[in-house]
Amino acid sequence: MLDETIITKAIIESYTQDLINNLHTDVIIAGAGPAGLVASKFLADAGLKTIIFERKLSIGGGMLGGGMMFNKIVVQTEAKRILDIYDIKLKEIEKGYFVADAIESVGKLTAGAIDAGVKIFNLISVEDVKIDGDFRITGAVINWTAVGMAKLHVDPLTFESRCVIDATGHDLEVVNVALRKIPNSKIDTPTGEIMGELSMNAEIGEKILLETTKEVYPGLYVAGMAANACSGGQRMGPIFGGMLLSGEKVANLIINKFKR
Ligand code: 48F
Repeated sequence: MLDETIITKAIIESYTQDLINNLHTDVIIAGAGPAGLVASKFLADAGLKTIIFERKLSIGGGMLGGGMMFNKIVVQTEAKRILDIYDIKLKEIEKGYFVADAIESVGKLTAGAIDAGVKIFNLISVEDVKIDGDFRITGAVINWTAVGMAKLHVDPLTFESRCVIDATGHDLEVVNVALRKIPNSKIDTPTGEIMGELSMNAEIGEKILLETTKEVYPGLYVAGMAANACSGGQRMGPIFGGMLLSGEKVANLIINKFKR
């Protein structure tokens, strides 16, 4: 005889415990696209407590849809070694161009993060940042995505971390809100402002992404498409090597900084 209230209690208790256990972490990542997922695994592998807040029900961001809903992704030689870590099957269709199944890729990147100890909270949006007295970013302010969608007047909750990664893709949501709300703030871009992404050029966009992936404001890093949207880099479409390498790079920047 199954008792529905025991099922309910199991879910409420277990989820609440997860929230409480993660009130203080090393790294909060906004966005569970490919860049956020890869960053999270490398950070957790290095022993840093890492959580991801993902706005949507689904994990994987723009990777799930491949290119124009053909659910395949392409990676170049430089990034193949990252997909190999996750045992994602690849087929070389032309020299230096590897194609993978988008759903297998998202599934294995997600499993890799979770197995490394990352906690992923879906259906939650980062809507603001927490700042200290010197305006350094020290956490994320979150709310149910559904609250935002319904435009309900409900206050958010706050989670604390040593730094935050904006991996929200084209929308660059966390940097946008931080700059809007922190007085006289400048970020580490050529203009000191958000420069916006440029139109498609896969070759340049992928290369420049490794330069635009960085700490743009004290305590706030950008990775993936958000990094190019921040510093005026080109978009690159359904080639995903840069996203994976950007995730690895931002993780290494944080690991090295925290080691010091
Ligand atoms: O867009 P997304 O996949 O970003 P990415 O990891 O990868 C970019 C590629 O998918 C593609 C591309 C490839 O060449 O250009 O666009 O940089 O994943 C971003 C995730 O962040 C979530 C969003 O739902 C998506 O899953 N997201 C966006 N805003 C928020 C958020 C927010 N405020 N809070 C939490 N999650």
